[in-house]
Amino acid sequence: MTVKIISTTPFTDQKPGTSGLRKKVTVFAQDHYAENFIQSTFDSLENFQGKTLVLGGDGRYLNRKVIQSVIKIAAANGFGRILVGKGGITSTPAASNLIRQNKAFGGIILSASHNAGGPQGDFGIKFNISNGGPAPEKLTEAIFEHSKTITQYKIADCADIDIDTLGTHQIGDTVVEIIDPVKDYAALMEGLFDFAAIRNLLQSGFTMRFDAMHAVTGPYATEIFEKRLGAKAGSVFNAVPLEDFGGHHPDPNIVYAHELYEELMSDHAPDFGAASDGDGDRNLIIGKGMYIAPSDSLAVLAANAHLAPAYSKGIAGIARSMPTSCAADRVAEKLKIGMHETPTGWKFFGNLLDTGLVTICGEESAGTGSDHVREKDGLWAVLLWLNILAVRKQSVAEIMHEHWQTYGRNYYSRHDYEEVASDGANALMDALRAKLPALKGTAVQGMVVEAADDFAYHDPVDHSISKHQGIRILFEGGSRLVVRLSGTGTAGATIRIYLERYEADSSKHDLETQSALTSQIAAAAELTEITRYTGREKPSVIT
Ligand code: VG1
Ligand code: CO
Repeated sequence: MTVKIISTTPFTDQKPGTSGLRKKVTVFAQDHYAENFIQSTFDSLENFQGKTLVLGGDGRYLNRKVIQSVIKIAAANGFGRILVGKGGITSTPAASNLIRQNKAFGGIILSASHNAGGPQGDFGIKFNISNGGPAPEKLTEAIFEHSKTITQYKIADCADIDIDTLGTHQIGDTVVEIIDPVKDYAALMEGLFDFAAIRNLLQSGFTMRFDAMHAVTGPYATEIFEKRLGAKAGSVFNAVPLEDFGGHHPDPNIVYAHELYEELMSDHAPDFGAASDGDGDRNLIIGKGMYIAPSDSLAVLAANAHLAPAYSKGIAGIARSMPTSCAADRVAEKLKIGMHETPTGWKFFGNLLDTGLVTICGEESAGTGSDHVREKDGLWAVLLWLNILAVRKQSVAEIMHEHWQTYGRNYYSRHDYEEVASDGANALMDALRAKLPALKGTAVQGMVVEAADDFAYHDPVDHSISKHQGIRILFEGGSRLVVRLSGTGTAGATIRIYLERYEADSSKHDLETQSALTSQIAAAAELTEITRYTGREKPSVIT
């Protein structure tokens, strides 16, 4: 192999956020931008010579171009084998599985996940370690440090690899294998769930719709739901991955998966609806006439996981990100298992899963997963729901109502203020932080503050400490407010306000969510003074 050494100069903004490096396509399209980051990643790693790298992406604009760069840079840096999903397509959970199954050194996933795509959209690169999970903070910080001083990168001088045909190629000593990205993942799912029971359910007249949002799960969902489980043809829609996601935002929430939501609320609604995001790690669950908040979904899945073969012996513990509602905590308490509260981002679950402290994890942003991989997994959550529905023979709404009756309901909503000026957002956070010490014991909108802090996480396994992970204000009776800045946005700052109210009284379990949260919304406005700091009267997205 001929290796070219290319001289380059550093970019100052290659700091990975909540999940990898995410920037506008126009930023990534600059000469050497992606190459610098890929080389900085390899420069931060040791002892990978001769080992395996898994490589895939969500199919968005730039995916095919950057796949070629990664292949050539990885070969030049000495990886022994590179496994590439056909067409450059591999969902994030499937990539995590491939890393684990092949005992790979790690993997690179090209995705900006739920962010919009296309020439004017976003692109992203993330590195996963040998357990299949996202690089921990220590590694992402090292990558950022290298990116600030990089002077050159190594790249194989060879023709582009044909990534659209299954087969094996050789670049010097490096073997490049183009593999079927769906096969092993589908087999993994078949091993976890009772496919026969789900097949019976689907044959009994139960109907479902899955919106792949023109993102990566199309081929996976078609294979699993339609081919293996016998869902009616067309149950999976928007099934072809497109570089711009058909002009839509591949974020599975009731705002961006509106078509699915409308269908499930209509009088011709199927029994079950679901969607996933750009890279297939998120899930949205909607029953006939009933939207399931992701935090509630986590709680239901944890409470019922034992109904699926893989979890029949019970679960070891649950972890949720701090802003995620406390609904799952009540399940952990009842099951007498451990409950862990981590910062936002799946990377914080890795140690807990690796050491067997927890089996199921989740985030309010529509991410749920288990110890079967080290990423959140959209289709896994959909299949676990289907497995539970097949065993309990009840509707989604019945299951949800019974759950609230047993545990009480945690009303929950997230208000996002997107693309506000960074200065204003930082000033808001600073001012709120300064108020915290005096808040305890005071009343805000009639609610008494029980505790208020700037969340810091002490990892019980590697003892690392992550500070400033979001401000939380806890009220007596179980209401909470959380305020943090997004780490995945690519323009200005995004302020996320998370609102929660606990309601034990089952006669009050059918309120409309925003009305149920009136006091919490008013308290957030009062404490954050968001209009003053951002000039915004209302959130850009409410989920
Ligand atoms: C958001 C979500 C977070 C999730 C992250 C990556 O991060 O809030 O829960 O882990 O996206 O998800 P932030 O920092 O913008 O709040 V994915 O599916 O976009 O990789
Ligand atoms: Co995602």
